[in-house]
Amino acid sequence: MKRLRKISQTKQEEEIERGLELGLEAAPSINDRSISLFSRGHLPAFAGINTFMKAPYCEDIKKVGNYEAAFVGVPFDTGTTYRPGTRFGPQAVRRISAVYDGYSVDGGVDLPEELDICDAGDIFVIPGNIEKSFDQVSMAVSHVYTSGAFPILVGGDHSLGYPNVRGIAPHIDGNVGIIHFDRHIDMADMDMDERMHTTPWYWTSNGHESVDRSASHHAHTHMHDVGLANCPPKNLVQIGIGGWYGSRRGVEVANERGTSVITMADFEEMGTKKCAEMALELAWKDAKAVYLSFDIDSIDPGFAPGTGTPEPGGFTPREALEMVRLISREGLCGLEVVEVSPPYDVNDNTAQLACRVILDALGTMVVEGKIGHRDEVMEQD
Ligand SMILES: [Mn+2]
Repeated sequence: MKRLRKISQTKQEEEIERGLELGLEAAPSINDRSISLFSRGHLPAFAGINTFMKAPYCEDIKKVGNYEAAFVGVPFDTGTTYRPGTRFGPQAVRRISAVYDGYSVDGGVDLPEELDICDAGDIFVIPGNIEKSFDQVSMAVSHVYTSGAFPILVGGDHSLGYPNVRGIAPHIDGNVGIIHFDRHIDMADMDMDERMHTTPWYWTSNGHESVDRSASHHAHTHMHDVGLANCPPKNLVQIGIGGWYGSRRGVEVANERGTSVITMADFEEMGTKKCAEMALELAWKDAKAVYLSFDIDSIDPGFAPGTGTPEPGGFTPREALEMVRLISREGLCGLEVVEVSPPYDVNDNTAQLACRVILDALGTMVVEGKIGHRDEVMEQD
């Protein structure tokens, strides 16, 4: 609360002025003269054309570097092996994000004041072609990252983990750690003969030392090499893994390469603080940056039913969000939230949790001075 009182409130006033300028003055019977005739700002939350958090739409993507963070939709679900629908994820997260004004009492953060964020729109994915979409995604993510905006990548299915990291890791001068929240290990080499949403970490983590590269995929032009050079398996931490689906092949690979798998049973035993501490230690060991990959199905489907491959026994929202905040304190080079499938959602609950993961991660990083411009808008003691 004290911290919040010290933060300027200029963005609020600017928004009102802009609303009156673009949306005209309200009818005479309206006493509050900050209200405009046409809705042009945050209010009403249910009105307007939604970008993420009603942030400016960065239509000219060449200008994305004018912002400190960019919401990037990746509406791709061709990598889904069970229920589809995550191509509608970015739009659902945008829609429910309208309910939030970015001012958090428990986080002690005022996002509109402290972080310049835009909505960069969606990447043009090719629905029928996984490999071409991966190329589009990596190039687009690379553009956003090298422009200087923090990438908030909203899927889409989890096959995106690979092209997303491939858009960032090559620009980092040193090793990249990955912290991966999921009920599924997502580390098979192939699923049904393609790189699906069950495979991203096989292709991302560096397997040069332990994987037989003369194996069957060697011939495929897109799959001639396994792993990104600076994503060593020892820096990949997978949290919340468990359940009864699709782990067989991924566990073999994880064992071969020596990644760190913290199962849901491990998490229960350790609790949030110890678990986050361990994850940070492993992911940051000799690494320059850490990437956060959050699969919404890591949260129990009782809370987050709108997802492609639900698996009971996941995190409660409170556990998941606390973990996200603890992990984000050290800073991130990128954040992805994947597997929100609105056709299976109830009351936007799942999309709302995805939105909260983003807000809690951003808010924590702003408070810790990892992104944004808190120093400029906060009164000094
Ligand atoms: Mn999953």
